[in-house]
Amino acid sequence: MKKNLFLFLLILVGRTTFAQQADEVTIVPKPAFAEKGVGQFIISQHTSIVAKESDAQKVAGMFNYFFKKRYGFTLNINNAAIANTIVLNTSASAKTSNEGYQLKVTNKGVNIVGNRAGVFYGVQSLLQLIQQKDKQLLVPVVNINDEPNFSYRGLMLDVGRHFFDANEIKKILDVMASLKLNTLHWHLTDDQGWRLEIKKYPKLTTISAWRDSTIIGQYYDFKPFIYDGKKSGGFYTQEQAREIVKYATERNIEVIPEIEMPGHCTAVLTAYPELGNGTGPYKVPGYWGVHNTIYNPGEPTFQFLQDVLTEVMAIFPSKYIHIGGDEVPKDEWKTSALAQKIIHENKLKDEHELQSWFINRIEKFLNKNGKSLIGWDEILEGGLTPNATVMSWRGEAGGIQAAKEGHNVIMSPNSNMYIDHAQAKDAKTEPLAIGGFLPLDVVYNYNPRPAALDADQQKHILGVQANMWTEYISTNNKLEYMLFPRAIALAEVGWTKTENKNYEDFTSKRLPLVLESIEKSGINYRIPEANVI
Ligand code: TNX
Repeated sequence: MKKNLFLFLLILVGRTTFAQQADEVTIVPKPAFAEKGVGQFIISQHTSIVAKESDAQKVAGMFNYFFKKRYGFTLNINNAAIANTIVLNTSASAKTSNEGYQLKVTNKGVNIVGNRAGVFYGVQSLLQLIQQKDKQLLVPVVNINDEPNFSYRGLMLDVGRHFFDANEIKKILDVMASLKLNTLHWHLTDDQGWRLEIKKYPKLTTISAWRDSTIIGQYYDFKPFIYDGKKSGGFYTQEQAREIVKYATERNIEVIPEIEMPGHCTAVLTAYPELGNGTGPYKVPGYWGVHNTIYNPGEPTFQFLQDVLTEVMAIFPSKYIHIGGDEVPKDEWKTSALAQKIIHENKLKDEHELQSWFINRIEKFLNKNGKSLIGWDEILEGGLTPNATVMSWRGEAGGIQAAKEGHNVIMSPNSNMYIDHAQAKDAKTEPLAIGGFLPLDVVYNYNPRPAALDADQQKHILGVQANMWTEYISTNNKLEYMLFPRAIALAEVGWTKTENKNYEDFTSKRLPLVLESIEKSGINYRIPEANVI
């Protein structure tokens, strides 16, 4: 009873103090609840981190990683409370949702409570609050109670069209973590390149990972088989991929690998033409667009894909495996005796149903191994497999249909989430992009819960993802230019409650701080137009 009264008084005192300050808390993505108080906490070399549980200690290590990058020194980690401390507490996690956290800063110290993921995000908020004044590091007195709007907050990176090395991936993972994005969808295979070492099929990395061209042309400007002889490509060894997964996991980021099928496989067929429909010889193409090559639906193809997926599953602990499924022209199956025989034997109606049959077999294999299948929305055609999660990219229609059928959905419509599109209306004023115009406000104002769904159906919307296709992105500098600031807007689309989102507020009060911070980390970005900031 006494304790309750004490708590009540404490809250009352807290409220009056906090209410005095109109000043806003500037954290991106904007927290669910945040209020600023009076005064500040000073971080110095004498400040230490208190972390008792092993989870808390791991997060403390991450605090030091990010803190050192910025300020050049680390704080001691203790397990006993003394004065002048930052307390990370993962023991009272029942109080918060999985990724939620409470962050309290007084002039005596900092206290962050939550699960491991939540405390990690509390730490990210704390890092954003630090202001350097003269030689002092100041944290304003605040009271924050935060949690995400969506559990899936993703970024897709296409390393098939152009290869980006492990260091660049890590650099992006650091920024993603600071923005509370929690999923990297790693598009590892495409017509123009295979990027993951598979021990059983060495030609995937000796042949499929390379093309004899560095062609950069206009979109759908098919200049077939113009090769300039310059080798371009690359791949990740399994060891490097594991290292990326570990790095991401420490930052609360799940890595979902994508292995494309039954289309987007020309690079594979170049090395293993027997998996095609007899339309070879193939060459790893140096031009873009939808290619006609698809896998044949025979047993050796399934053996190959299952062998590949077995190695993939051993590297990636994610419960999801993305199998692509997009843009599968059916021409080759129409004229293939094998495909027609399978259609006939299985009483399938057409090639669309054959695709569904194909994906169904893969889904069964994945499910048997404890994994769930994600596919692009084309996997709806010919009938969705029972447990699939749909990634809706051709607008929202596929996602809406899938949610109505009771499937989980990730919203990634090209109307709002294709950050490979140009950032200015006059594309000529921008570096070459794939076509389309996607300004910052269109990303920011996206609401992943379509009004066409009722409340129950909306529960199937796991979240949102922006896609970075890299046909026209061949350097780290350009990749970062295309990513930022739009990936910063994505962070608020995924995390911030819809009623708390406000574009004008975002661009004027919060965005400049993030841009300043990524600039300090040596990351490129597009400077928003003057009327935006
Ligand atoms: C469509 S989106 C594709 C990609 C291209 C992209 C270019 C999707 C599932 N497939 O293969 O890179 O358009 O914006």
